[in-house]
Amino acid sequence: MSAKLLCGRFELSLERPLVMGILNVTPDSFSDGSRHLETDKAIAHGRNMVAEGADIIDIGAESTRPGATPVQLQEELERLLPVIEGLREVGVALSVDTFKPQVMRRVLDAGADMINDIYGFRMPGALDAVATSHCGLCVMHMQGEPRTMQQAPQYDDVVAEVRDFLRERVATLRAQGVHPQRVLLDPGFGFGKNAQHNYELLGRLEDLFFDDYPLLVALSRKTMIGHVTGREPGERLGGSIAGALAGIARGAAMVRVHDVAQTVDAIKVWQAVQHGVSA
Ligand code: 7PM
Repeated sequence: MSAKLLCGRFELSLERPLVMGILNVTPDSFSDGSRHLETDKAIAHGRNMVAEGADIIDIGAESTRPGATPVQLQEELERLLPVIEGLREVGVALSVDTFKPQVMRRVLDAGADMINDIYGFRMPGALDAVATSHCGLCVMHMQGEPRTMQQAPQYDDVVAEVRDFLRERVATLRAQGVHPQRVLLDPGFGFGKNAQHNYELLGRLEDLFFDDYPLLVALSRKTMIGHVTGREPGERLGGSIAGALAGIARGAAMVRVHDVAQTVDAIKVWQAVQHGVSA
């Protein structure tokens, strides 16, 4: 039996590493405040990532940046819904990065194929919002909450603690009737973790696996990359690709990245080394 991820309208084969493209619909610093223009730019960016080889697009409207001000429910929906509508027929799965149960329900009604929840479906009502749909579920580990999580992250054994947390979340989801093949697990790099924690998790990724659940590695442009390269977020492509391949080498099923084209190329070369090429 070949591994697959059940993801709304899609059954994603996990035979090769998949690429999730990050689509932020948070207003950027160049934005003139026009919702329509922002929507069009986001849709164009999403289409471009599909052309570059993305297997799934992760749409996010709430900044989980440490210290960020929370986005109101209505605002989050007004940003997300037109983008989902605009990308619905691009041919790849659409994930939505949210932890709010009301947002989950509305985006699933609008056609989202996966919910990506940094709280791992711990918010009251989150399990109910997703259990009876057919969406994929990305379950992430986070210690603490975004506002304060980076102040003093602490673990005795970060790998064991993240794995135990994910195990507990999977058991809870299964008890709600969620099919195991709907679940994708994520150690949550940078979410209540310092650089040492992050690199121990990545280096020992094999030890995070249990019961054949697939793992997502999401470290694109993150502080952990800047920590060793000394570079600003916009200059972290090389480091991000090295991190993504390190994850894939240790069995990651999917990587979540900003730079889809370059990551797809890197994975193609990786795959050629692993499996050879045709003449
Ligand atoms: C500012 C700080 C903006 C941090 C965006 C971020 C993850 C995620 C994010 C992750 C999963 C980023 C984060 N990170 N979802 N959403 N896993 N599943 O760097 O690590 O993209 S937001």
